Amino acid sequence: MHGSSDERTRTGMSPEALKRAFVDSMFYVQARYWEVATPHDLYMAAAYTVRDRMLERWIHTAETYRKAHARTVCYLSAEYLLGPQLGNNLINLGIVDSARQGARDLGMDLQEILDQEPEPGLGNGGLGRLAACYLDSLATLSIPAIGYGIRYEHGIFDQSIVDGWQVEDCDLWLTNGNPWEIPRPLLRFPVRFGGHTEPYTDEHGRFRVRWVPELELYGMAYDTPILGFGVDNTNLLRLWHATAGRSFDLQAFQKGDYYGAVNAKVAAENITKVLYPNDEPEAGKELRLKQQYFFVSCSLQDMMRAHLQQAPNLEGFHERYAAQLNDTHPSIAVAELMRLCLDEHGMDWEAAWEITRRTFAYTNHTLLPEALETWPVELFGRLLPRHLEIIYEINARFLDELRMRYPFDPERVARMSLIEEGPVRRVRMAHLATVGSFAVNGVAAIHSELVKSTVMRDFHELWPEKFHNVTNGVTPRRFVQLSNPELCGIVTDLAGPGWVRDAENLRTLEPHADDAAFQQRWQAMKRAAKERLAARIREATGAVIDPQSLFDIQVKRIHEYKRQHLNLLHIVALYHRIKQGADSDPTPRTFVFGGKAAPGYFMAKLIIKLIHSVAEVINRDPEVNERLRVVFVPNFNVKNAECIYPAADLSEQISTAGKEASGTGNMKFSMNGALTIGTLDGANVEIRHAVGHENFFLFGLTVSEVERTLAEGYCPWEIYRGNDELREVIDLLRSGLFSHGDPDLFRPLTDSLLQHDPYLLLADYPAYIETQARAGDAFRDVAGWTRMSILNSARTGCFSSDRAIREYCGKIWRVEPMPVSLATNDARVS
Ligand code: 6GP
Repeated sequence: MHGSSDERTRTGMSPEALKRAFVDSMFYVQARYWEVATPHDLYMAAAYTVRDRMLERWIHTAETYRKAHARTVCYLSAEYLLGPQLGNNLINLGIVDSARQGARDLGMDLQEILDQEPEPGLGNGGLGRLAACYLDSLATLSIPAIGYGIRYEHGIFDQSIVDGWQVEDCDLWLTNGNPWEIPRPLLRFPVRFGGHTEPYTDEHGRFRVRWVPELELYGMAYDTPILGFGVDNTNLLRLWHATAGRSFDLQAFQKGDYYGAVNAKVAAENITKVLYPNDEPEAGKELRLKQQYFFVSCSLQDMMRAHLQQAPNLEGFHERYAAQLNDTHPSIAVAELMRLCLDEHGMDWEAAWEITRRTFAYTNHTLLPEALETWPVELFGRLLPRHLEIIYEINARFLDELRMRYPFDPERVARMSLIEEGPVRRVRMAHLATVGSFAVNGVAAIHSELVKSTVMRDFHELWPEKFHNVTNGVTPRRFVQLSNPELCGIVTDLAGPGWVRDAENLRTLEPHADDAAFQQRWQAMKRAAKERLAARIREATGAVIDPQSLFDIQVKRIHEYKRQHLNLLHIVALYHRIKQGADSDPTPRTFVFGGKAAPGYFMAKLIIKLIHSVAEVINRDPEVNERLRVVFVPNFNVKNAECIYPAADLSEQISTAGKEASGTGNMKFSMNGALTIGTLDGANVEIRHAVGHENFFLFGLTVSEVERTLAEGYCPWEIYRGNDELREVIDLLRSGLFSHGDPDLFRPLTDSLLQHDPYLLLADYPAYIETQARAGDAFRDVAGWTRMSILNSARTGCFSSDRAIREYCGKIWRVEPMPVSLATNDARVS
């Protein structure tokens, strides 16, 4: 007699089945019983319960892809900013309600369990979070894909604030165990460093090169299943952990040098110890280059292993895989794949090169000159002597081609070389990535145009067909359904639950934008989100904020080009007006900031201090604090972000035009019904186009105006002298009012603004102030604002990462969906 599917399998989805599994996990996995179970035990048991259901799908997916020899996307990224897993996995499995019910039956609160999860913060910001959104979309779209990266023992630091200054604390996400990962002790690959190379002749009499490394360690795989939404496809995120070789430094042991041998082990394991917390490259940091090579080498060896299980040789490698380089961090892959083909698989140069350049595609995520990765040749050659030789050979062949093509243009040839000549010769990683790839893309329309006209101009002239745009996207599962249940409810009532897979269905909101009853529901949704944020802020900082005020929010990494200090100039101007009795913006506002500064970036840390200092003065002043409040949410991370985006009325996207490659926070805000105040930079341009110009607060110089202003000899001092209010604002910062009488504290910031102002804050100041005033006025027209808010959500479905991944699949990867269904597998589980 067959029972229901729930009774047949141990991975049923009803509240009853979940409860049974939960109790089992508590007992058999966590080894705990009720009376002594801590909240963390409850979380672990819940996570294992969910994981079992994912593993079933995962194994079935792997089987399906393997049998079909499916063309597979390999996403190579040094960062994945995943955020907490449990809530998202419940959503993607479609069991939120069952889980809530089951928890309630057992006398627990699901939210309290979710709150227990530490955050895997294996990324710095935009680039890492984008990779996480893309994993979600790849699985949801049933695309065979593997994410490859590094299992950092310590992710991005925890930020706390002491006396207004950022203090960094070590992230300890693994301390209490990670229930989502499966360690694979047997899946390990050797990775070598240092030593020298030597020529030899192989058995066919061919000239060959052998690498004699100095050091060998191993990369061990840790696998995390990535479940698609509403499908059974469950993809793989494989992160590499460094361990010492099997018999680590046996020689030292035999010589009795026990501590020497242990040191070697410690050094090996250091490679995956910590994520570099900078969004700029670590000039010359040897460990960083080791990290990059380490994870790329493991990943390529793993890809080859899987390929050779099913194919006689590597000929069809590029047919089997499309490997995406997430910025230049993994671009050493070009040289490593060549090395593996040449040295380990005995191929000749032409065949190896053909496979290599047809395997990789490269995404550029920034144009900031200081962020373009280069490595000193000396360091490179010391760590990776064989790879340097290979890069020289790639370069020699490439430069020959260029000389034929541009016989009278040696300067162009020098500009394009993979090696930068100068007092310190350097390897240009972006050039290596471009030469070794079949496609190069930027991450927003304007950014992709700038890639072609600036940093990659010569390459674009040589290979125009190689260059593409794929505008970034964000997953509506995490950033709407999980973060904003009220909004999710509204859209689901109108469009049915399918909109989460097809965010274009947010459009069904549009005809209701003027409907009074609908507007009320919308306002209640915003209100609930604002109250949640207010409660969280009170808990984290003690600050009390008014959910009725305009929530004006800027959360992102702290950087001068993102111009948090332009936002501050506006706040100080408003403060000054109130104190002068000349208040022209009676809209009460709460300014919310959040974001981490790179630990070595002094100006960014000073901006955090200034935010706190301005907040202290304003929030304490009864004449002002009914109208203005300023708060800083410490430790901006995915968890906090989920609470912040839905609560925003106004989203600050105010970077200097041409500097922000895309932005993705801008999309998350807008989808959640915030209006944007922003420049024509990154994806703001496309957001404004999508939502309609009348529903976006645009200000500031355009890219060409920025260029012209700087070329014409920009003089910020003149703007300061010519604008009374601006002068008063900057003078206040220099007066000591915000620094307990110390006029020098913020001097580096004000001096930079008055002397150079490389990010043109003063040039954009008047337009920003004027546009902010319009936003403040608009907010008091409740119906008008609500309409604009609804239209923002309705029209931003195109910024779903599903759209972005479809574009990658079509334009770049040429890969097809391969749906997986557990139902076809029923026989196996019954
Ligand atoms: C960021 C860009 O600054 C941001 O504009 C973009 O939205 C994001 O990438 C995703 O494309 N870049 C980085 O985080 C980075 O490290 C090397 O670039």
